[in-house]
Amino acid sequence: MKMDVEGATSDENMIEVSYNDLIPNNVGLNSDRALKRALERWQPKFLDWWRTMGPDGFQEAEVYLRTAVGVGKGGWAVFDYVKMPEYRWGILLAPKEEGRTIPFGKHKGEPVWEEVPGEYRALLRRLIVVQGDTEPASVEQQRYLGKTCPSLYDLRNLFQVNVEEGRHLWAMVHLLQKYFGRDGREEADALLERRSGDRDKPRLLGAFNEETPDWLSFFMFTFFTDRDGKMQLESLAQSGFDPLARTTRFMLTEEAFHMFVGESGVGRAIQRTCEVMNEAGIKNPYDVEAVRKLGVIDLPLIQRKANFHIALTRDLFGSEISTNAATYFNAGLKGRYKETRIDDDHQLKDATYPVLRHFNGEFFTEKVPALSAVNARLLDDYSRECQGGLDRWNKIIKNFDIEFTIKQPHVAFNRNVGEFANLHVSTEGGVFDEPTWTAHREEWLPKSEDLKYLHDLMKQEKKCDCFANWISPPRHGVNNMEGDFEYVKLR
Ligand code: BYC
Ligand code: FE
Ligand code: FE
Repeated sequence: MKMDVEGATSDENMIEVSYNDLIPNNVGLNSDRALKRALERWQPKFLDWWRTMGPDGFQEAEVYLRTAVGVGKGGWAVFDYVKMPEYRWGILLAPKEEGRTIPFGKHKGEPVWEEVPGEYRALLRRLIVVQGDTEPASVEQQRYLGKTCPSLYDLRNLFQVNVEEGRHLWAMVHLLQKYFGRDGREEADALLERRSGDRDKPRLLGAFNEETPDWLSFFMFTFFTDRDGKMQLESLAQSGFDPLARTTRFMLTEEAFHMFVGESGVGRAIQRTCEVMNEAGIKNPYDVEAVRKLGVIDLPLIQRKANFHIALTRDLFGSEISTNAATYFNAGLKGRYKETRIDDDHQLKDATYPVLRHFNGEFFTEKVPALSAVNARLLDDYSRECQGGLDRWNKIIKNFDIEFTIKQPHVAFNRNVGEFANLHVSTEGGVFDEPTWTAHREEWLPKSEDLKYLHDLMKQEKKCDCFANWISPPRHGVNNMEGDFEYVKLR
């Protein structure tokens, strides 16, 4: 692949990534022989995993992919055709901030750590392993989607997301192998051995063992669940362990694209549904039968899918009130969203934070020690971020004069982790007994006929510039390519 980018070196923030090495990197891998050897031993295992668990049936296809060649603010990247197993997965850290100090917790103001502090070794390893585990999990979950892609444009975006999640795995494996010695190497291997949805060796977090059976799920996943990725990475980007902060800061530049895929994907499905409804003169969004006859996705189904993915993703924040989170914060390992922009002592000595709680059928807000509410706060930040996207989706619907609003369900709806795990709560926040809740389940969550409808709707569209009937074309091509550009050359 041609890697010269004209003018690239003129960017002051540009930090060259060496692509002459077997493993592209900007961490001076050549001067760390032990690490280089460990990574070169892991690489074939990764490729083995990619070939068996990565995109099924497309390993030989030539895909128009973006590869980062610099980590500066300009976001230098090249676009070219690549066979996915030949993608240059690299180790890329954001530039070092000279003189950076630990921004929060009991070590606040001390210089950041370049090595793992002994007392926090186990905690840090746990955080890195959990983060690392989600990356290959998502690739596994999305493995069969290529067969039903709504266009080559979307197929290419799926694969771009997949290779980047693969790179995120590399990012965590680099930390494990460089800083955690032998157990780090063992954890790196274990990351390739667990499997999404496997009964005996599942992935670590709930949402990453679910299926992603259709493209609406994929778009919802990249909107809602990749956004958890963003929030968690933002918290880790504050870390006093500087290598973790730098690696997650670079990962965040890639995460933005994943969420774009989700927001625009759902938005394009909504757009198409509304267009078709208007053309057919259907005003009532609940006239599901009529809408489905036209081969598009009815808005109530989009709402039910969103409900499912939001609830599942909220669980990824852990318990709202959590001693783990307090420990991570106190230790300076995992901060809050936009920590350095928050105006307080960054130690949460006497601070409180309002958390929604539940007792005897009633919800109430309680001020709890802020230190124990770090997860609750991050979840609140997440909900606000989600709402921005929902508002933009609702604007599309409004433009078509259709009366329908996509809403976030009540925070206690369908939860399996935290404050509300054992409750049966409706999307509106009504608390029910189990039989009543179950009797209404199909109003709130996708039912089997919904899933069957989506399954039947999803047919591979592989002609250039053609899109499945249920989704609108994007406003712009990738890298400003024309509509008829061949994003994936299938063999
Ligand atoms: N499923 O105090 P608690 C992404 C466990 S997504 C299963 O409640 P804590 C991506 C928890 O591990 C971002 N188990 O919560 C997106 C703990 O177990 P241990 C991934 C769960 O620890 C799309 C116990 O329950 N990154 O990048 O404060 C595509 C009690 O924990 C779950 C991270 O998550 C669950 N949902 O918070 C690709 C960042 N929730 O340790 C990629 C790193 C909790 O007692 N991870 N548990 O055995 C963390 O910061 C924390 O581990 C969590 C949990 C936020 C996940
Ligand atoms: Fe990721
Ligand atoms: Fe992602």
